[in-house]
Amino acid sequence: LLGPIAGGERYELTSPTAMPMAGGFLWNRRMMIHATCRGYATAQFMQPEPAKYAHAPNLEAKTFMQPEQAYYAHHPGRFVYVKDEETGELFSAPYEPVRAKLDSFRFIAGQHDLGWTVEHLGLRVELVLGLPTDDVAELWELRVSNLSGRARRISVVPYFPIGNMSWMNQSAEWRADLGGIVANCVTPYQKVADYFKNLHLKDKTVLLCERTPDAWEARQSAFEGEGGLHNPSALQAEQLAGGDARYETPAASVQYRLSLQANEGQVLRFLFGPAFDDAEIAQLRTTYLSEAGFERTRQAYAAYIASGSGCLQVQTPDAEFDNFVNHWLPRQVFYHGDVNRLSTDPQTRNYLQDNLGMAYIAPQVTRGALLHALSQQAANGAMPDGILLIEGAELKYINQVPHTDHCVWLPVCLQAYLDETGDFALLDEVVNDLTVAERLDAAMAWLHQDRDARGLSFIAQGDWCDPMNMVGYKGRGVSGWLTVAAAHAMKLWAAICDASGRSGARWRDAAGELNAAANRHLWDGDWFARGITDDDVKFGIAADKEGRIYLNPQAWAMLSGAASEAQRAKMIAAVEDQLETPHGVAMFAPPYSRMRDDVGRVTQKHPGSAENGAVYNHAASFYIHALYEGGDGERAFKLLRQMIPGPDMADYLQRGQLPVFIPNYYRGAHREYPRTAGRSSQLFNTGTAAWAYRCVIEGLCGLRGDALGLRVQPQLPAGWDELRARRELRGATFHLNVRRTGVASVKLDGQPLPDGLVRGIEAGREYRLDVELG
Ligand code: CEZ
Repeated sequence: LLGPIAGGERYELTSPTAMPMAGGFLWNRRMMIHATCRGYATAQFMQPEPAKYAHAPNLEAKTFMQPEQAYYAHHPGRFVYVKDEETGELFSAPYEPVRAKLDSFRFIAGQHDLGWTVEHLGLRVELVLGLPTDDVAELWELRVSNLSGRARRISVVPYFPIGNMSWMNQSAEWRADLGGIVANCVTPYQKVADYFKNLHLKDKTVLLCERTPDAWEARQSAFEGEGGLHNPSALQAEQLAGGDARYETPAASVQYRLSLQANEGQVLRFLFGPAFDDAEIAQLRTTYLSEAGFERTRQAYAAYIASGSGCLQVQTPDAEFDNFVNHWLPRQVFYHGDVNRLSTDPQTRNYLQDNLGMAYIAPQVTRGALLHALSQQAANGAMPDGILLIEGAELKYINQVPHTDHCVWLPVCLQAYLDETGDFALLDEVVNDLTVAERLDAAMAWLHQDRDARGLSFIAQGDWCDPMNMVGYKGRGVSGWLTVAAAHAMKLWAAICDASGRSGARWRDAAGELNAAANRHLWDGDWFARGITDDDVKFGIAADKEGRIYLNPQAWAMLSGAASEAQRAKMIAAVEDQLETPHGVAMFAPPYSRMRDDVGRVTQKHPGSAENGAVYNHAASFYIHALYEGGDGERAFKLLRQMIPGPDMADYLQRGQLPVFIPNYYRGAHREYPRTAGRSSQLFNTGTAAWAYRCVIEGLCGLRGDALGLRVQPQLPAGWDELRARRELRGATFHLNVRRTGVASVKLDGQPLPDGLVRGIEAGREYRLDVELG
């Protein structure tokens, strides 16, 4: 049904129905496309705000990328109908819209392409989607082969719905001069000022055909007719009617009437995407739409993806884990770091964590991002809710809601960057008249003062948890998580100060104050409370029936040092007992079943979905990081492994996702709603990727940079007797070989290394590390 091919570089799914939501995604700096195994697709491009070129057939709301999107017959997709001209039989590839029972089906998620191979009626249809590195265009290669051993007459009809482009003006027609169907619209607006803003928008959508088709249809309703998408009326005629759309919903369908000899195959190429004008369309055609153009683009795109392949290769007893870590996890980290989730105003915490991940891929990008984020710091040291990436960008959606945690992520990101690079010179860089170090001081001072009389951190309308918007909207509520997270941030900054010849004492003392306040007001006997509301009600405590124990305050109290060894043991036991599920560790439990208007809209989400008690992987990754930091590698690995779907079939089917990314959540509520527990959100935007990668590199493999060099301290799960890894750091390559022998030792190039610290790393050198575990 499902498994790795090409050494795990690709994953193959051989049923269109077993995991109907499963899919893959491709991106470049200007666009992203997410396609399901059945052929539905959601694509966005930046101009510079995210926009679409294939729409739903009705008016669509604009939103950020959402989890668990539903698909339906008229959902945007990329489909190819195949009709046997002798019998009239019909099927479609990949699977939608006809849903014919196919003889065979393969969906192949590759790192730089998505492919489908389906066989039916003695024919094979192969579809491959690739992207350019720097243009908005989908490159589709379609190969049709005759497997039947006799001559065949068939029609091949790509059908790319374009949907409702605009309520003001939309149309489409075949353009012989350009060699494709061109749809036009006017992006709807009402304010005069928007007329001028919209002048540069790409209001055309094109399907360009390398080879001129025999017929076409550009009006969706004429194509579908009374037959419906399962059996479109237009395909009952010998030829598509050559129609156009005049303020009618456009669709791009083109027909090739092919005669195939036995064993003959034919290749057709198409380009689908938005365009500004005819000149650009002609240019796209010349650049891409040929065998050579496709090949050149394929190589360039593969090189682009390879540039994000990260700093680690592992070989462990768990081959599927290796596939994920070696091929897919760095790809997801790179996606986040390279395109910032296709947003012009990423949330500050997302921007900083996505760039934390980039420290392991291309650290100079992290450096630039830290400087850029700091350039938007307020005079009082606070960080804005979102970081504007381009001139004219605006804070939108959630970034108009005041959150209080953004300063926390500065030292968190900075530390990972410094560990990776040792580039302490960054601290002396000047950003708008202040050095980076002075700006970090200011950010910590802001966190230090934004507290109530008890010494707890205000939450305003949210902290890390976006929808926790009503704990503190009256101005008094506090966040237990943020209190210990701020303490952790201050401790990280203190350590950086110490390592760079500044004194961190002030921030260690401040962190101590916050930790003490958390202990005084939030320790609930076996774990830390999540916070205290505007009306002075403590929540996330044993007395709560719902939302009784939250993961984040425990994870960060472990990191900040608020938790003693005894407390830590109690918290871990409580988490194991109440939050661990077969699909990972839940963000809190039990989920809320009704609105708590002193907590906020998180309680209104469906129980077990998203922040309402899902296995929210971002929160889980903090906990795993804290476990590794505390030396609990056994538990950490168990939870880390649970973030990746599989490898057993029942688990794949329950999650419904290929192991090619970590989703932002798996459904929780496994006690309340076991049927849906574990189901993937399918949303690949998540800060989890960076943390999971970090946990593998620094925790599991124990290969962590620091001011002096590389610290070596692998933490293998008990079931493993060995691990091999290849790690790049500061231009050097480390070959790690870990074996469980019973006697602990670390050797560097054969020589004992008693403190496990490789000093003075030389760029260009290869090092051998032999670690034996006790
Ligand atoms: O967004 C994420 C944020 O991008 O939710 C995390 C938060 O830490 C990240 O910065 C936890 O709240 O507003 C909502 O209700 C959404 O659920 C968002 O919170 C969520 C989206 O799933 C991301 O696309």
